[in-house]
Amino acid sequence: MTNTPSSASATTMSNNKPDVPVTPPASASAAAATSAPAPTTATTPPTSLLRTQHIAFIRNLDTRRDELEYWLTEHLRVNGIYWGVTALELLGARDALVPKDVVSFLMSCYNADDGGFGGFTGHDSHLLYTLSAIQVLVMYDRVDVLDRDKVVSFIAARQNPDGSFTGDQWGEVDARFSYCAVSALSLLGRFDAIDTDKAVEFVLACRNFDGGFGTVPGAESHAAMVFCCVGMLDILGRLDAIDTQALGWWLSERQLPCGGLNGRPEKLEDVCYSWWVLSSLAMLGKVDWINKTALVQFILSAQDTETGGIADRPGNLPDVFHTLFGLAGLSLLGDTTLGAIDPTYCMPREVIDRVRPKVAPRTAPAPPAEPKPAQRAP
Ligand code: GRG
Repeated sequence: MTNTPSSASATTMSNNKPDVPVTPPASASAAAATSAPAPTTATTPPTSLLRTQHIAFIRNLDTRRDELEYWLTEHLRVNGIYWGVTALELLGARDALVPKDVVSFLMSCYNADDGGFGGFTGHDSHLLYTLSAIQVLVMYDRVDVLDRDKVVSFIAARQNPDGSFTGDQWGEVDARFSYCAVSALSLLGRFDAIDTDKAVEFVLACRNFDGGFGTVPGAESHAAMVFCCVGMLDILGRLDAIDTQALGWWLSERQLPCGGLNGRPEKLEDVCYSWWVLSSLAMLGKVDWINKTALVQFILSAQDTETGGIADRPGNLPDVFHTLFGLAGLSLLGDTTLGAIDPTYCMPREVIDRVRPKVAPRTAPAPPAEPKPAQRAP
């Protein structure tokens, strides 16, 4: 189940389907032979959730070892497991995989020398994979397999004096890594291992005049970074530090006429922003600030009726990354046939409810929902 998009590490995902000739029905062929107008080949986009197909799509991912993409995405395998396992939890289909085997593979990616997880067996440790591994172990209630102190020491060692985090020993700083560290420590109940005030200080330095957040101070606002920064502040009970009006506006302006959301101005819609934007709005109590019906239709139309799975946009090839974030978006939009998702942790709400009493609670409750003002702020 571990096939992943090669570009999910934050690069543009170009996965257009090749132009496959569509065989017209016999009657249409006959018509063409007599120089009649060409038959219409457009297919009707799906308008309901293809639950069974999505379960099969995720279950089959690990059987695609003869495909180049399977091996090109090897370095993201642990992330892929998190995306697939979480999607299956939302679909109520945990049994589609064998948890014992998943845990065994995850532990083969654990590096006992430093306490972190790599993206695949034998790969260097990184916060991105360490968080994903912890998330899956928490979902399966198997944190007992961890040497907690060792894992915590790997995460804590990533913090810099300015409060930022490096993903690994090589030093790249990114607000994503602040989220990974804080979320992971929250799930392990070990905030004491880092300087949380400095961590907040760094993330707030990534905030821009438009209310959004970038990867580092001065970087352009991007919806995925907004999720990371708002999520991290939410976990640490510091949502009060956010200008919720400005950020709410910036987030709601991500919706395009097609109903889908983009990640920043002048960019294309992408199903994954149904998560990065919507979860941020949910944490701010402003999900009503977008057109929910239009977004539901957009996500549903990006489902693949042949293979199952969800693509970045209608007509493109599906992958497990967009499948999770499409399903998670639908869950936030109120699809009660899916499990409820926690917008801060991107894990099933019942799991967070189970573990949160054991971790430092979020001190600031999410602000109450408020209607979007009728007029654009000056
Ligand atoms: C627990 C859900 C969860 C996440 C952990 C790793 C992480 C924290 C967040 C990753 C956020 C991220 C960088 C997502 C990638 C989003 C994406 C598709 C970016 C593509 O950016 P561009 O600039 O494409 O290539 P645009 O859409 O701007 O054209």
